This record gives sequence, structure tokens and C-alpha cells, in this order.
Amino acid sequence: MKPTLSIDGPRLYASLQALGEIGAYEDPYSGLRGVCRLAFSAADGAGRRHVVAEMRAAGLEVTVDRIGNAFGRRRGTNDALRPVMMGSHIDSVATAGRFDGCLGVLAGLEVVRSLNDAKRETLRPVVVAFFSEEEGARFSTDMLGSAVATGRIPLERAYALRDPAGRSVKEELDAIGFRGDADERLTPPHAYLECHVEQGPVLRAANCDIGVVLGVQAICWHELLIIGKSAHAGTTPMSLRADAGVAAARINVRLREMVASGRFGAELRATMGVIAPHPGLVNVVPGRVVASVDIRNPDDGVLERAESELLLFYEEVAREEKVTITHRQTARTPFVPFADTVRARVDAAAEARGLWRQAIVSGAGHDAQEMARVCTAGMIFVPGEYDGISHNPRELSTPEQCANGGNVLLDVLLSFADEAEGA
Ligand code: HGY
Ligand code: MN
Ligand code: MN
Repeated sequence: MKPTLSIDGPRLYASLQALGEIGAYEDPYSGLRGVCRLAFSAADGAGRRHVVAEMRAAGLEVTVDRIGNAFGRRRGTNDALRPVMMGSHIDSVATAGRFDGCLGVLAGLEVVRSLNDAKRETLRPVVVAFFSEEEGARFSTDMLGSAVATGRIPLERAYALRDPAGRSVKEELDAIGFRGDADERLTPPHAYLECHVEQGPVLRAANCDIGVVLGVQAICWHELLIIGKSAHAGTTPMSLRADAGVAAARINVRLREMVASGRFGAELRATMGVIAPHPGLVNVVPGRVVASVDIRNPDDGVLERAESELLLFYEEVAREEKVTITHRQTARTPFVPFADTVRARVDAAAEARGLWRQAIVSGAGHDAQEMARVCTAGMIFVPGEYDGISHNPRELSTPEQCANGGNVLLDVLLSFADEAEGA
């Protein structure tokens, strides 16, 4: 897979910085400039308009579907063939950096610009996509847009999802003007490729340039509503309390104990990211807590066992703390393997460019795992600095790391875009 073309690395990096200014904020805790473009927020709308304008400036024909996924299409010499798609997301968590998701969309756009500059045609059409609400940080289920596009989540169920303020996906899509009219069910492309920052320490610690992604680990999210009894912190004897805060804390500690116990192997990851007590005052026993649980493992069976143990523990805590605990499974995806052909071509492209690479399983969820249900799909990881920290304004991949990912994406894209078979 001898490289015939290369992307313009500085142009790619500049496009990441430009998009990173949309929804930028001064993070008071790190002193860094972070990004907050929660799905379907005004900032997300501005980011979307910016990327759609960049797609059109690169000569792409843009369509937006009913869940707000956007697709920029470049004609192929045989335009009737199924396209090769490159994509990811541009929505972010509330305390994000500039690379998560954006690298995959903007590297895809840079590949198109580089093909345009070289007047390089491809047999198949090429599409650059961004999917809606990949993070799940606002509407509580991840990969929403790509899950709707590939049929895992029905459109009407997606529309009805509400954020903590009670705003629905449908209302918020209308508010930013991105509830398109294209059919949300995607015609499966010939192949789907996603370049993404690793968001972890593995590649950087190994001095690797490229991650050949084997698949995505299994993910399970719960939303907990814990109802106890608000009471005076000074006058209420401990024996009369129904403390929702203690119940949440016991579950959080149990998550850590489950990991430390080794009963679920060495790779269980468990997080209580949301812990929202009400009324949240110094002298009131919290009568109500909304909390989240995020557990992940590369092995489906192990994750299932961990979830079953947790459900039993919720019952135990409810009994002992005299609270009620209702839980809702808000996300559940299995381990998803990526296509051997993509893995092999990523490896060959990295080899041909003299790039160090290693195989890796993704700790984070990605749109590629939804696309893998309907077509040949795979990912290209690039390392990040500071232990690959992500979902944090400190997230940083260097211009060289991003350019390496963009060049491997270009090479693998061309290998799929020029092949006729498997129309
Ligand atoms: O949660 C995840 O793994 C992804 O960032 N949505
Ligand atoms: Mn991401
Ligand atoms: Mn993310």
C-alpha cells in the first residue's frame, strides 16, 4: 500500500483549532481553554454550521437526515457504486478538548481537500459524516445519531429523549435548525472509516504512532433515582434517617470494590459520573439523589455478571438504608469487533509510511461500532499527550500525531474507494 498522496497536516491542525474555538470556554479548574458543545445546544448548532460550510467549500454535496446526522458527498467516477464513508462526531462533553470526534470528521474533510488539490478522482463516491449526540452527555444514551442511522434506536424513541431540563431531542434539533428531511436510515456504505484519538495512555506509553483498533469494549449505563427522606441534619437521629446520599455513596464504593476484587478480571472499569443530591444543602439530609453508573469490559459475559451483581446490591442498599432505588439501563452495547480488512489495511498503510503501530481495543464507544453492524467498518487511533487524557480540556494530540492519522486514513480510504467488487 505505497502512499501516493499525503494530506496537508498544518491545514488539518488549523481546522481543528478553528472548530475548537466554537463553544470554547475558560475552564476555571485547569486554567485551560476547553470546549463545551453539548448535543443540539446553540454551540453544537454553530459547530455544525461551521463544518457544513467547510464541507461545501470542499465541493461536497451536503444532506442532513431526520436525526441531524450530516453527510458531505464527493462524486465518484462511477457514482452509482456505494460510497466509502469517513466520519465521527463534533458534539462534545461539557469539559472537552479539541480532538475527540472532531479529528475523525476534519481528517475526513482534509482527505477530500487533498484529493481535490491533487485532482485525484476515485471510482466510488466518498462521504464525510458527522453523527448526532455521540457523547450521550446530554440525552443519556451514547452514539444516538449513528444508532438511529443503523436501526438500533427508532427515530421516535430518539426524538422523545429528554435532557435534565426536560427539553426533548426533537425540540432541540428544531431549535438549532438541524432536523433534516433525509431518511435517517442509512444505506450501508461500502466501508466506514473513523480516525479518533485513543483517549487513553496506551499508544503514547508505547511510543506508537497508530492504533490498529480491534474493536470496542462492551458498555453498560444505568441512571439511578434514589428516594429517601429530606430531614434536619442536626435534630434527626441516625436511626430515623433515609439518607439517599449514603445510598449513592455505598453504590459508588461498591463499584470500586468490584473492580479491586478481581472477581471480574483485570479490565472492569466502573464510574459514577453523575451524583446529584437534592436539596444539596449543608444542613439537610439528602432526600433524593440522581446518579449514574458506567461499567465497561471487553468481555460481554463478564460485564453481564457485573451488572447482575450491581442490581442485587441496589436492592440490598435500598433495604438497609430505607430508600427506594429505581434504575434505568440507558445504554447497553456489546463488544464490537472491527473488520479484518480494515485492520489489515490500517496496519499496511502504517507500515508503508514507516509508522509504529500496535493493536488496541477501544475503551471508549464510537460511531464506528454502530456502523460495524451494517457495513465493513474500522478505526484508526492516534495517541494523545498527558497519558492521552480526554473528556478534559487538557486533551492534546500533536500536529504530527494528527497528520499520521490523517495520512493513514487517506491511504485506507483510497484502497476502498478504488475497488469495484462488493458494489
Ligand atoms: O462514552 C464514551 O465512550 C464515548 O465518549 N461516548
Ligand atoms: Mn469520541
Ligand atoms: Mn467522547
